[in-house]
Amino acid sequence: MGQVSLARFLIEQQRAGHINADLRLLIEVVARACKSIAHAVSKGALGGVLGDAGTGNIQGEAQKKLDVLSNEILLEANEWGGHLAACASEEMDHCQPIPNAYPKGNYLLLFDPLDGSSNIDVNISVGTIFSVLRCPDGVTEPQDEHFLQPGNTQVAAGYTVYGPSTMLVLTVGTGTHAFTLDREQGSFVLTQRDMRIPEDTKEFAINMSNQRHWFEPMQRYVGELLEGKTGPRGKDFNMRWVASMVADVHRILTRGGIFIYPRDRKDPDKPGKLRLMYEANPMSFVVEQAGGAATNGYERILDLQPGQLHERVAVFLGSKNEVEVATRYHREAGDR
Ligand code: AFP
Repeated sequence: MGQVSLARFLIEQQRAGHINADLRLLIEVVARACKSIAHAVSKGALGGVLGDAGTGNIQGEAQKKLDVLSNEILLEANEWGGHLAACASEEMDHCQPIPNAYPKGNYLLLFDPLDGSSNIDVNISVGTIFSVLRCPDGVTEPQDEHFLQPGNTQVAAGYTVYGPSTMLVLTVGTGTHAFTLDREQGSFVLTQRDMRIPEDTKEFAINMSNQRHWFEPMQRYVGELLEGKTGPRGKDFNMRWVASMVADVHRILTRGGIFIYPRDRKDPDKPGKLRLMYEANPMSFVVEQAGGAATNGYERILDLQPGQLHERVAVFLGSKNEVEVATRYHREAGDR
């Protein structure tokens, strides 16, 4: 069999009854938008796109020019296709309905248009994360509340990592599959079907500078990793932290590992840094479909009922047995 493009892969998924034509076209539109973002990212300083936009988002974070540009690219690409009822983004306070000039579809799209944006100006990998939900029956004018569905209802999710090569990693609930952008052809080509995360690992990813703020179960868990071969875990662990979730998760999908962003005492009102709906949920779907696990330290992330569009959540994801150990320590400690 020759090369399998994303378009062909999606047609095959449709023929097998896993997705319908609307969802197929929606994913193709997202992929097309990611190609445009890849193009903008790769121009770097020559494209005049580096640096701050001079604005802030709902989370109070400074927006980069590429955050704003990527958000616009995704919105524009998706508004006219007829597959969506509304979009929501890290960069917008509330969801955005599809303009009346265009037909409306049955899906809701959430995205973090450019994750890891503090890495843009230093030429380190960044990415786009997306999640697709069904618009609830009978809802013609979706509001924020209609997006508040647990991650286990996602019909598709994935990310694109803009690294040395641009890769799209996708799940529609039939495994996790990786596509590499062929820049000459302008198409995503299937380069790994059914990614599998090794169940055991010797690599962890965490921002260690927050250690003094962690709660007891985190101190215990990472403390034991650091003790290495002579400690209770009986093996040496290595650490990696890109500070772009997309890049860290991509490494874990490729060779295993555990990624952790816990809740801590620094800002106890915030349950972690990462956002549930457009970071943790899509990444958890992708990771579980590759045989990994994802929890908030206590419960499966995909079973959490969201209360707000921009809700934050603690994240433990990656190699199954490692996520189980970290989750067990939290459950044993009992406090939250
Ligand atoms: P930015 O998009 O603000 O750079 O944040 C990236 C991120 O949400 C996620 O991609 C990283 O894993 C995490 O934050 C990095 O957090 P630290 O700044 O604590 O290293």
